[in-house]
Amino acid sequence: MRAALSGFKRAARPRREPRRAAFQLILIKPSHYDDEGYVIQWLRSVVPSNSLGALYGLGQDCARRRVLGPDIDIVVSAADETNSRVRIDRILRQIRRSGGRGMVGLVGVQTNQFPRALDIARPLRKAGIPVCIGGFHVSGCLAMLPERPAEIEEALALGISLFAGEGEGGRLDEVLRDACAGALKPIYDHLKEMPDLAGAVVPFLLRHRIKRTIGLSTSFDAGRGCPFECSFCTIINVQGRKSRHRSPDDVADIIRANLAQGIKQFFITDDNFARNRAWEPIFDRLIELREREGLAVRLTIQVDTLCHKIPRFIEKAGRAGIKRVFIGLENINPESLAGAKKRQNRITEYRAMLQAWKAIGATTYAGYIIGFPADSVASVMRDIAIIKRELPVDVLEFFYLTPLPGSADHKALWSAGVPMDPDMNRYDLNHVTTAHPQMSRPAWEQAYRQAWQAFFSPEHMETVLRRAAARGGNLGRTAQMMVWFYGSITFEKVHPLEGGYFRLKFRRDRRPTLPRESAWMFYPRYGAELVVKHVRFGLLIARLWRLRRRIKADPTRKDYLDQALSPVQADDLDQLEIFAASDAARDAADRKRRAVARQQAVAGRPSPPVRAAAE
Ligand code: B12
Ligand code: SF4
Repeated sequence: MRAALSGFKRAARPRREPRRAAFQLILIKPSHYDDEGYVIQWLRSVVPSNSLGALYGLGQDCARRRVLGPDIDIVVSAADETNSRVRIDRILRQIRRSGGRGMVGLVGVQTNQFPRALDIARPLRKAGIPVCIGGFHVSGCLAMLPERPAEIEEALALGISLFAGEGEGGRLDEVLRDACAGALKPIYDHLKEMPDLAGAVVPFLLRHRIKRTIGLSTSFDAGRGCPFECSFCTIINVQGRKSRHRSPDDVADIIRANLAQGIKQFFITDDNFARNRAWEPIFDRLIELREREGLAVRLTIQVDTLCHKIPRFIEKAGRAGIKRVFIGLENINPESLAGAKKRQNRITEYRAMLQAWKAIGATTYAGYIIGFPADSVASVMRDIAIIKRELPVDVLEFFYLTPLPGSADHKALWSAGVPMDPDMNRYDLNHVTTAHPQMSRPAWEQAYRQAWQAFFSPEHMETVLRRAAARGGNLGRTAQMMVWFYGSITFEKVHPLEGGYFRLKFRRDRRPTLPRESAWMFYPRYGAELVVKHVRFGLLIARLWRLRRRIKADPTRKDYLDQALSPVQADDLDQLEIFAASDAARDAADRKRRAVARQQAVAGRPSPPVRAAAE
């Protein structure tokens, strides 16, 4: 089996007699272009792709079930372009060696990756190879827009087949049969029915693929769908608002299969694991694996800001091995949150939630969106200062508010004819793509850049490490996170979620709309960039490691206390700036006071005075 999965370099053909025909299913997760037009690619990327794992698992399942008949072997290979160069010549040779039987599946293609996906597909289509693109751009556009956008029409005109919806439930069978018969349909639309995930084929990648990511970790989705309705979100319009989940047995199987190949770290990609209806049985199974069987697995999850209100959730997360938590904080202005229909984010709960994660020693990352209508450069800088002082979050990562195709925001702008950037490559949440009501484009970009620099100032990095030391967190892990996030955005000029180690750039892989640079221009500059980046990373790592040693050696490190770590108290509502930064924040604080008063009245205790909203 391994030979069949070796990727592009060694085209694989099962060595059996008599030889059967082979159909090459070549799965590629495309990357996208940086501002200079080079593919964002690394020797080691950071986060493994679950979309690729999902399709690889499905492809293997089709191979096992011999969906192309008893005489045709399906040979599946998978590559993530963020850590592997796509060589069209090799793909063509691989398929030709199989007598021309094969298909290229461009997997999990997001909006920002769509132009790159088309550039990969063009020469393949020219050579007559069937190509099918799936992922959030196709699904989001088809789910939300009344008509097909230009780039989707362009794909269809190139003879590329588009797959909308999810691949589980035997849907890949039809695609492979059609491809093998040379009769791929232009569109496979499965958006109306969401497959049940219980017992569905699980995502899986082989170790030699996972080895190309830093830290040897893999990812899987334990569930899909989220009950909330944030207007900037695409997920609910593609995967629905109902929680569909894998069974605890399937999750345990995924973990065991990976442990068997030496992989112990996992990223559970559910957008909101706290709303996965099976979170508790899944945590219980993980606890069993860790506590009874002694399997040392470590996991990362994504949750919402009310997860600490779910009884036992954080306590069980700790026992289940959750070490890192992504939280969609998004903003500290309730007016912005309400405008984005993210009412479930209550700023009055942020401190309690973050402290609860600190108490189990987890490292927290929070996403923060810049560009809500009420934002200005000054208000963003004020809000970041408040967060640094009052919220014990380890890493804050920033995003531009972006009308992602598939979101209600995008649909509203599209319907109103509001101009949006026509270059899909820029929809990576790291670029401005539409106008802001208050800020000019340069002002918005300034707010974004300054937010990163303000949060990751040397003083604040020290504070974050001191907080981690005081609460028994892992200093090494926290420092690594800061190197990754700050280094990616500042030295590599890419968003950390697209980051990696040792940037690869290939002169010939430049975006076709830009000229190919001459070798004497390209190589010296690329070499110099690598040297400068390594020096800058080296200095940052050395600084943080010295700091870490100093803090670890400090006998008083456990006594460190600041406003963010101070226990949550009723008078926080009067004392903390987060509750006074805007009218909406003051209103939120007042609502909380009233709620506390009601609870205390029920419990027969005196209630705190309620401050007037206009105060
Ligand atoms: C995990 C994750 C990541 C991970 C890993 C990427 C990955 N795709 O695995 C990381 C952290 C790297 C990441 C980064 C980013 N992400 Co992301 N990510 C996700 C998340 C939470 C889960 C992805 C996943 O595993 N989904 C489950 C899989 C199985 O679903 P799927 O990809 O749609 O694939 C299914 C179908 O589409 C279909 N299918 C897909 N491909 C194909 C191909 C063929 C041939 C066929 C037949 C079928 C088929 O079958 C699959 C199985 O059912 C999604 C949200 C979500 N719920 O999906 C966001 C999401 C995909 N990410 C998003 C974004 C914007 C980004 C970033 C640009 C953000 C940033 N600034 O960093 C970067 C891009 C960098 C990159 N290189 O990917 C957006 C994309 C929206 C859009 N319109 O493009 C999403 C939807 C979240 C959102 N904010 O709305 N992401
Ligand atoms: S909580 Fe997250 S996944 Fe759920 S709707 Fe909002 S942005 Fe989407």
